[in-house]
Parts: sequence; C-alpha cells; structure tokens
Amino acid sequence: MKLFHHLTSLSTATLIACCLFVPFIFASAYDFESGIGPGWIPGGRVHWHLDDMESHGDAYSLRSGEIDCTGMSSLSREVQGPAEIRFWWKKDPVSGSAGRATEFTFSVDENVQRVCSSSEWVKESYSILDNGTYWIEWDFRKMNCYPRLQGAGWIDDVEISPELVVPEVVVPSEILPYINESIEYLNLSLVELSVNISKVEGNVSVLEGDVKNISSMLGKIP
Ligand SMILES: [Ca+2]
Repeated sequence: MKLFHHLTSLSTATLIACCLFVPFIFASAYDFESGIGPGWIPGGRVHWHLDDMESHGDAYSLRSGEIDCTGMSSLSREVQGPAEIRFWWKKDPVSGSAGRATEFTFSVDENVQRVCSSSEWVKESYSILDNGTYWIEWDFRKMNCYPRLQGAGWIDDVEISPELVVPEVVVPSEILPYINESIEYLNLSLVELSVNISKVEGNVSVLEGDVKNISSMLGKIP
C-alpha cells in the first residue's frame, strides 16, 4: 500500500508530464449487450442496429437495416492481422420465392469468404494469416422488392483475437514497471483494466476516452 499512496500523492501535472500511450494486444469480444461500440462502420442506406428480439445468448444482437425494397445493409470493421475472427450469425430469409433473392455474406477486403444460409444461429470463423490491415464486412442484400421491409441478417458474439487496441488511457512511465499484463478485456466502450501495482491489486473499469491518465484510475482501486 505504501507504493499506492506514493503514486496517488503525485500531482496530476507530474503524472501527465511523464505519461506514455501504451498499446495493448488482446482478444476482443463483442456481444452488443451495451451498445454497438466504436470501430463498427455502417454502410448502405439503412444501417445495422441493436435488436432485442434476437440474440445468441444474452439479450441483444446486431441486425441489418430494414430494406424497404431492394438494396444492401453492411457493417464493417478494420482488423490488423494476423488474427482469428469468430462470430455467430443467422439469416431470416423472406418467405416464398422472394426468400431466394436475399444474400448474407462475410467478406474480407470485399472478397466474399463465407455465406450464411441458416435461419438458426451458427458459428463461423476466419483466419487472417499475415500482418496486413484488412476490412471485414457483413453484407445483407435483398434483390427482390416483395415482401417489402422483410428479410434480415444478424450477428452476435464476435471475437477478434488478438486485436491491437490503443485505448484512450495514458499510463505514467513511472508506473509501467509495476503494471502486470494490464488490459485484459475490451467490451464495446468499456475498457476493463487489471492493474497489479506491486502489492496493490485491483480491477478498474473506465469508459474509453473518459480517462486521460492513470491517476484517476488509481483512485478507484479498492
Ligand atoms: Ca448478444
């Protein structure tokens, strides 16, 4: 506790002056229970949104936008390879012959890699083997106008492992030697830090972008 008190006794100005941004590599899991979160880029006239009527597990999933007649609703995210991408998805084809005129795909840099044809939740995975930067994308397309506003695709429990994340958290260089493994988990906009500072241990939850230096986090360590 001595070290803890020593660190918290430092003035904020001192802490900021010696701060470093520290990127962390860890697995990201997106279950969409607290919102869509940063990094997801919508495309098409109607956007993907949270849906509390369908979910793999908890309460929420992401659903493609309601397409009135024909068109596409897409959702994409930048991924730094190498990475393993796992996700659950399902498709609700519109009824009758029009049901064949929909397509739900997963693409990497606009190349279709997986096609969903299941109306039940199924798991998919895709590996990026090199260290390049790629855009992964889920597209739901409707090619037949009728029935209007029907047909959709859902995704849930997306995991990207490992994922390079640079959170909006600044860690003082004096504290770096005492931080053990640091960030373990990122869920949407909530960054959960596991901080082990010498004999002081504790879990700190902060809103991404809300904390600019570790001094305010230290105040939350029990
Ligand atoms: Ca969910």
